Amino acid sequence: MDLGEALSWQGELTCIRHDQDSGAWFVIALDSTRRGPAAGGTRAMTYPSLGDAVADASQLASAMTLKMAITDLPMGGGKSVLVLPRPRAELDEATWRRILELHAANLESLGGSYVTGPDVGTSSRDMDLLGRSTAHVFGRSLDAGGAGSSAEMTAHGVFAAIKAATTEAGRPDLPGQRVLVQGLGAVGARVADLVAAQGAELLVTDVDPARCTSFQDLGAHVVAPDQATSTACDVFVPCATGGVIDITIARSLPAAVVAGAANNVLTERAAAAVLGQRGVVYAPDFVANAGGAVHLVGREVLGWSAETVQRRTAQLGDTLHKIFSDARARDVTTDQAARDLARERLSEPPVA
Ligand code: NAD
Ligand code: PPY
Repeated sequence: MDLGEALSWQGELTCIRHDQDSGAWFVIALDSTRRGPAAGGTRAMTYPSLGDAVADASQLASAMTLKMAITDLPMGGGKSVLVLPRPRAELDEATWRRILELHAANLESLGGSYVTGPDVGTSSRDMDLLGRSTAHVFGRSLDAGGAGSSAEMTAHGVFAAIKAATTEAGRPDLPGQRVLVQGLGAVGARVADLVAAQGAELLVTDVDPARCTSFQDLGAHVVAPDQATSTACDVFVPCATGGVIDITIARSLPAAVVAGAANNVLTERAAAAVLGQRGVVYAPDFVANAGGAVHLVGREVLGWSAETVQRRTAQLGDTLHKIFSDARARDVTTDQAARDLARERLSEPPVA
């Protein structure tokens, strides 16, 4: 994608900076500060072009605005992308620290209108490093005074979404259902544990085969990564990257339910319509994966107890029931119903 196309986005602000020494680019996209400071994680990875990175940051920032609104959290939506000169595993520690220090300086220059957190390619440890130079960071480790990883609550939210969506699909009981988890990272591995504990038949896939081994030992069926969207299952749980379901895949996906953690899992909104026409129940990603935001903002801004965070995360299931029922009543996609509910809340003051 060229940069001009990426910048046609309607968010509030895009900041771009380059560091000649490391070769890294820094992109921060603030979609909305209407409900509070923009919040959303820092993604660190390589990209085909700067335009692709800006487009990714912008679309992810917009999803954060919807996520915060639908969960009634007093924050707006933003996202940062660190465009690495080469994969993170190939960067020496000094270069990585330099990149984080420059990112912290960028966060400081925004004066708190954007607060970051962990995302793909960054961890609580990286948030601790950022936290030495700026206060505008969620998800530092518990030792450093933060709320720690958001992955566990994200997984619990995805599990609540799976339960809500399977109920909507008329197959509420997980025992015996084939659940395919794509991506066994921090969130996906936990979701796999949760569904297996319910007696579901577990199918797993990851581009890193080592991540499948422990699940295979427990009886899970391993699927090749390029077969993930063509393998028959009852529930497809995308927990790897975004952009997994395009129109063509939506026409053929052999599943009854899609509910997972991956942000922006549909390449285009029309894919939601195709899934809906085929009777596949789609739990909108920004609702299904909101447990992590509830954890970070709940613990660090609102002073919620762990029990309150768990209760609010489980309530994502209730929010989805409301969305499914509204989608049926108005004959719109579940994605549209979720966006409309979020937009309604965007026009109201936050009441977290
Ligand atoms: P992670 O990096 O820990 O795990 C991602 C896993 O996916 C890795 O094991 C990786 O090898 C695998 N993977 C990558 N590409 C793949 C492919 N094409 N096929 C199969 N496996 C592939 O990330 P995570 O924290 O578990 O997050 C997973 C997804 O959920 C991401 O899209 C992230 O944006 C989203 N998400 C995470 C959180 C959170 O709290 N961590 C919150 C909201 C959304
Ligand atoms: C996400 O939910 O996609 C995130 O980026 C996690 C997050 C949530 C709230 C603040 C910072 C990061």
